[in-house]
Amino acid sequence: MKQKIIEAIEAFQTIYIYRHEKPDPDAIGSQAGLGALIQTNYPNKKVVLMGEEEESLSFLAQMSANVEQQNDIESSLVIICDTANTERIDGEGWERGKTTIKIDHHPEVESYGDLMWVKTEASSTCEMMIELVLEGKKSHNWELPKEAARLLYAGIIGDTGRFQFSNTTPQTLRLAAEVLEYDFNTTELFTRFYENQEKLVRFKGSVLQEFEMTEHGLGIMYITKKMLDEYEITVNESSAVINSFSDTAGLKAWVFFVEDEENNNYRVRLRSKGPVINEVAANHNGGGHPMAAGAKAQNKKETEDIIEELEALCESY
Ligand SMILES: [Mn+2]
Repeated sequence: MKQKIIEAIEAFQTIYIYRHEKPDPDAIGSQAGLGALIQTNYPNKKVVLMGEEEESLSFLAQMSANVEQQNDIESSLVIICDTANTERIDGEGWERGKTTIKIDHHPEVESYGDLMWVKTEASSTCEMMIELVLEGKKSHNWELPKEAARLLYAGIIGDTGRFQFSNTTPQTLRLAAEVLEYDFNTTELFTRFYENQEKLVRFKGSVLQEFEMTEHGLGIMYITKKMLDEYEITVNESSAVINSFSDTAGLKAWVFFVEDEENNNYRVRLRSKGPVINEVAANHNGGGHPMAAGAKAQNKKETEDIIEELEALCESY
């Protein structure tokens, strides 16, 4: 599969790279890392990074500007990174590409693309990209630019929580070591990664005060529109506090309901230390990993249903 992907990259003059909406470091890192890799090894190719700019991750990479004109996409290669289902692809036009490739590590919820490389045992899409880099080095003398090394490392850091989550395998560390050979500033990267705006630090304080914990170890936090306004925080930004009380003794799983006024529903963020929670997410317009998932609730009643399902899981765990 890696060879097929490399052949496709070689064959096309223009390559559009997409990733999922509301991007995390792995999404941006794999997208922009692949982009930098291609641009370095094929300077005459046109590489376009698709999707909305994510302000909080602009220290990692920025998207291509002026992409309204996609006259050439019909004759282009489209690569979609870190995105389990087509609904989550950020940006228009991907389905018009001549050849489409999916590269992802999420549990397969939707098959799409002419070529699919899905590896659920990989910690991150960036980890997979490093495998691709090694393959390209061997077969096509690819060089890895320092900037791509930084981006791919950042994605692994993001998805493994600095190598502490259970998705960190010996292979994760081996592949991370490959990019760490390059001379980029990890201290600066970590500082940017884990620094928070003052308003977020204070917001976290209120979450720590207000979250509830049930008898069976389910943590529950409602973030109301009022709270978001008070701290001047967007729905997206509120994800920064998802792990704020994860170190509470006895906590098995936790859920955040974020009131999303714009869409008139609740954004649901689920995390776990044991009970498998992505099936609950799937029951409520979402999905994700066994220990980290997301969903949507149409109203307060549906948030209560989700709590009930989670509480049952925690009880039987
Ligand atoms: Mn990922």
